[in-house]
Amino acid sequence: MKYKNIEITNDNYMSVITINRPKFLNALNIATIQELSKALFNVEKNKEIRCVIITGEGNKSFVAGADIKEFSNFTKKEAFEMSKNGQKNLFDYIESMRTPVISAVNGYALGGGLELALASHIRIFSENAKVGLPEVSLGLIPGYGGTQRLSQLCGKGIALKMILSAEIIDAKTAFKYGITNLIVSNKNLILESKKLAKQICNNSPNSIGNAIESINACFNFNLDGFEYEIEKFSDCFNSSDFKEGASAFMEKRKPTFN
Ligand code: DAK
Repeated sequence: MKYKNIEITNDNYMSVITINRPKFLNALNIATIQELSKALFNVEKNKEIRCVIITGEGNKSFVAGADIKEFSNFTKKEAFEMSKNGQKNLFDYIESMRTPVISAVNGYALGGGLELALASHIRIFSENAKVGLPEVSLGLIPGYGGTQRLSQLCGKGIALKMILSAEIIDAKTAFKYGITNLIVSNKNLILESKKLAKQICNNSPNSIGNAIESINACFNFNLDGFEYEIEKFSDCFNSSDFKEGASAFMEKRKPTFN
């Protein structure tokens, strides 16, 4: 399928999805959100892809927020629908994917941009990353899960300070707050992200999916995470991946997971 606002390259079990609206600092308009949803839905069905990297075109911005020009005249009803659909089809969807998603943050990740990175399983920042949830400076609050995911990741104190002050922080502060897993040089961002993706791709895709779902269960108030882990752990024993992993160990060779 042809996309207008994103570019995709698939290679070595990895899919790199680049948001491609550099003129607007890769701001997320509705069309881009829909294309991202579609692309990620296809990735999740594709057994040849074991890890996804999302990044922004250019070296200035990952995503400078939702497209302000597009939503500036929304009614309450339109905003409600857009927030609900966006959360369900993109942000919650990413978090629930069994294929891990790494956000490689190259420059600004503001508002919806940081929310996209927060919904991802892993975040790697370049040294020039500048991130924040500045929605209150526009008379809004975060609408794509930011109030929830920032609090889950960094704790209530940091989330309150960042969201209420609308501050934009640098990569080092984001690392201190636990927002990013790693800071790398601007020029090595994709290389380092691929290095980590490769490490992930060597492991059992079934185990990785089960691990993501079990960790997510920790934040789902309708589930007992420990019970859920027992289920997912025991499920692994039915998988060909476990048979291969255990055989490879006993035969003193590296496992090959299909
Ligand atoms: N939306 C639309 N266009 C944007 C944009 C954005 N978020 N950010 C930048 N651009 C555009 C600029 O308008 C400019 O285009 P032209 O005016 O030249 O046509 C172009 O990108 C280059 O930007 P600048 O000229 O401003 O570049 P600078 O280097 O001078 O400044 C900046 C970079 C990142 C500091 C600045 O562009 C900026 O402050 N951008 C806005 C940051 C921001 O406030 N982002 C929005 C956060 S609020 C919703 C759900 C979620 C949300 C909203 C609604 N519903 C469900 C309804 C989320 C809201 C947010 O994300």
